[in-house]
Amino acid sequence: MTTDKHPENASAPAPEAAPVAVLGLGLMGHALAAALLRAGHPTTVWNRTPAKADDLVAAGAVRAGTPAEAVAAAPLVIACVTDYDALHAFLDPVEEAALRGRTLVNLTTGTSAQARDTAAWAAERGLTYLDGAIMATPQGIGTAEVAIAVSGPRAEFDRHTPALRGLAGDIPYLGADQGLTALYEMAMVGLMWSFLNGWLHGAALLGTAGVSAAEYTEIASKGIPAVVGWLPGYAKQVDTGTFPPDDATLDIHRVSMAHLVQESESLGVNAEFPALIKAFADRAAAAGHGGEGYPVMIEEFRRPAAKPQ
Ligand code: FVH
Repeated sequence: MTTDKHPENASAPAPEAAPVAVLGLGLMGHALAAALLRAGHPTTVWNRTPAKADDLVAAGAVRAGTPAEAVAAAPLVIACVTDYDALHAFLDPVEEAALRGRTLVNLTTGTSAQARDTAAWAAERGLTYLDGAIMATPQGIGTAEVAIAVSGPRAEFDRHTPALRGLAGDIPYLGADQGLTALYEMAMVGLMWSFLNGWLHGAALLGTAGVSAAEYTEIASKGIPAVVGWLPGYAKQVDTGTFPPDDATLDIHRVSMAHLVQESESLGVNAEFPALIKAFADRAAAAGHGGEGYPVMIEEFRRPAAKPQ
């Protein structure tokens, strides 16, 4: 897997302001279409509920009456809807002749299996399929700070990267396997929700002392970069399978985990989240890893939970 930014060997890239069609104008799809319009791309839009296109049409977009009309309007078709069932609900009925020769960039969230199945579905219809993972909220679309990872055929990635750069400043290429981008997105949303749940649990704890979420966040933000800084070293431990306790042993973490459970219970705050954290560590310790570094817990995540007896 290579992650190329701004590929130098772009083969015959589409013109900078190539026409694009956007299907799905929810919070994210609408932001995508608006950014492409601002970047000067002739943009055709379609949404199941037509009214969501009104302001985009007022800003210069062309409204397609049907998904087939939208697909026929541009060689590059971007879809961003709730899930893959929604995607197929409106794409499956589109005639194969309309799809053939086009490139679909699907920015809908889904599983790696759904991405690979859709890639096969597209190939049967002569439609090139690129799968994308948006690592941003709608507010970040069109800014240089955000990234959209893409995987699929390299030539089509190169060809359409100029247009995709209207959406994000960084378009890392993750290789030919469309499922890999979807898997990355699953990993990233798991990381995001775990982080946000920890933040919410902390806000609930401090809320019992009258500390606002804003005050808590101001202090918590001072420690977050340090945790992010541990990741490259921890990644090396996971990749090599050796977990020296350079900063702390798992057992020392477990002592504090017990405190977090106890604190939550004594303050009447939900203790399930800290209890789950501690359960993973206890299992790793029971397997003899208490004296190793925190990343040794990777083994607890690499296998399904043991079935309750
Ligand atoms: N919002 C975000 O920050 C995240 C960032 C990362 C990527 N996600 C994914 O983007 C997909 C769309 O998310 P969204 O936030 O735009 O979602 P909604 O605002 O709820 O819009 C949903 C659109 O999907 C259309 N839709 C739903 N079902 C169907 C269907 N059966 N047939 C046709 N279209 C359908 C819906 O149409 P309508 O309700 O307006 O008629 C909206 O256009 C999603 O995968 C995120 O995980 C966003």
